[in-house]
Amino acid sequence: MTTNADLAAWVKSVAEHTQAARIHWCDGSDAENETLVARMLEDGSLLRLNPQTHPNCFLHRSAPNDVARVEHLTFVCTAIQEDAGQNNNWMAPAEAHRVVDDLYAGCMRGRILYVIPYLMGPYGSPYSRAGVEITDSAYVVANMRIMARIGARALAHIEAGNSFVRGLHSVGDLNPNRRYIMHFPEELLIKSIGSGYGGNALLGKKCHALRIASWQARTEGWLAEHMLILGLEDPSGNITYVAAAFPSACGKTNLAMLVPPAALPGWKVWTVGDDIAWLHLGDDGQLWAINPEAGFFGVAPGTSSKTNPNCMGMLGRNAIYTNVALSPDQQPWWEGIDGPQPAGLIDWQGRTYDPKLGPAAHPNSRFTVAANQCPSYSIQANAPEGVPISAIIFGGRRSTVAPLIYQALDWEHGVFAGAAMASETTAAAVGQVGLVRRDPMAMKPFCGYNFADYWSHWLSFGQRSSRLPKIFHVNWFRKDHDGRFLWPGYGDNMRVLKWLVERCQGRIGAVRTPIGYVPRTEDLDVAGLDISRVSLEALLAIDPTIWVREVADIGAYFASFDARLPSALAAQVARIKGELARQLAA
Ligand code: GTP
Ligand code: SPV
Ligand code: MN
Repeated sequence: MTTNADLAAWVKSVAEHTQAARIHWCDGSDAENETLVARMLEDGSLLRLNPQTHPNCFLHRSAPNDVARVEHLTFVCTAIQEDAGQNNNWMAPAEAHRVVDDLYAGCMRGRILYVIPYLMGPYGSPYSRAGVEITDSAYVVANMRIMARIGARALAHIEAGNSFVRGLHSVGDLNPNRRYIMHFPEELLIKSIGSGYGGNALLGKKCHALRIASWQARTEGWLAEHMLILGLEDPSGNITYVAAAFPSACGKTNLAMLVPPAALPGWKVWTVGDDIAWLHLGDDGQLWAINPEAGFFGVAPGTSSKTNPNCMGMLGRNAIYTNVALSPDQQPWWEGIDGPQPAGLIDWQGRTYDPKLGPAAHPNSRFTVAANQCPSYSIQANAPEGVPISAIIFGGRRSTVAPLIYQALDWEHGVFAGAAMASETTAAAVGQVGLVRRDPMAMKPFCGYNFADYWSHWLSFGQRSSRLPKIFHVNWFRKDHDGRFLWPGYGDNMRVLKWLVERCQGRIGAVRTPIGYVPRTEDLDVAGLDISRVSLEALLAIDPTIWVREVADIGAYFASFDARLPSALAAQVARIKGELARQLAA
């Protein structure tokens, strides 16, 4: 129930159209959650995990054809097609409404319609935004309860007269031919049907906090980004906050809660967020960041006490696991977890594990866990004003071309570096894995408007402040000729971040190249690390011949945005081409 007439009318009309048996307004309480969990244990959508080893933890197996985001079924429905841009699938709003409204007709017949009021961002923050998700999935409610701040306080925020994003979700019949994730930024509206999975169904996350919010951010002068936020404490106790954009399944959660190696005493990482950042220019000219989310929906495979001990430290209680494997003693299991593989595993589809059928856990299997269970959770994570960002990091998964790290020459070049990002595709979205594609600012699947306008918006910050963060680009995934990672990654990424912090403090050297500032091999702290000089040089190498091709490719990609492309980006392409040509001629 609500005193907000618009909200009440919307819920009523959706209930009538979907023919829901009854309406449940979620308050987010423990008692409510227990009722929902009991219901899901009974209908089989949740399995209780071993209460001794994993108290209050559950396993959910999604439909085998519903295990990842579906970019080809995700639409941005703006009145003018060009506003959505070639980076988005587009459908005319009237047509899109018609397509999904037909599918919603009667889709909740005999079932419960849940209304989830939620707040993205800390309570009391001027930057927080509300939403309401209507869903027929108890699993979605249980996940939203961890991922966002749901219930009475969020509803009060709406009833106080603040605007809110409406999200309508139904699992429909889970048929991919009747699956759509529709966005109507001009109406602050999302309509999703046919999937119960992650970013397709937890509408506060990618649909609201990135696609709709990026649209709002552009008109209001801020940024909604696919970024983790962390604090880097140096041995003197000073904390440098950074935000980093890597594409899906490219290391944000891992970097956000990294444990530095013993060889770097006194350094510490504090986690503010692992997936989404909302950035506002403060009166002081600095960019301040909040994490709109309250939990982590993280990739399970590869997570272990070696790669991510902080994460393992929070996964043992109050977690929902989706599509992981199950050990005979009811513990969650995935490829890369600690210890030997137990005999008698049940795979993510509930079958006796058979390597011929594929991995035991789905490559995009995930855990959902509250952020405040993270051992490295920052005391600033709920600060209403956010944290001041000193550096922005862009990064991709590239076995070749991109060096371990470089620093952009200035803001404009940094925006170019973000816009020029490329990365190999991963299991986070349906489709072929391992294809290199352009993924500007890690926002290819998430920018709610034309990329050319988005880059102009980024560039406009250069006119608004002289205290903007320094911009860097990293690549943890460069490989040698035998296909092995050249860089150990994970905790050892702290060595790269140390150089970055020292660059921000103006305390360490670099070489200027056409691509940006690159550390000399002696600038990277590799104390206690078993890495050859040859590998290190390969990691830091910028091969002008390869980069001539890369920049030509970037130029062609930019050109596909025609006249809308900001001239500053074309100018960067020309500058780098010229510098590389001079370097090759010398
Ligand atoms: P989303 O939640 O999809 O946005 O992903 P993410 O960017 O948070 O990626 P995450 O940290 O979950 O890592 C994805 C995969 O990359 C996992 O299998 C990790 O084990 C692996 N990974 C993360 N960091 C590193 C690294 O530094 N080196 C290597 N080789 N692999 C890494
Ligand atoms: C991603 O794919 O970037 C994720 C997972 O973080 S999802 O919630 O499915 O978007
Ligand atoms: Mn993500």
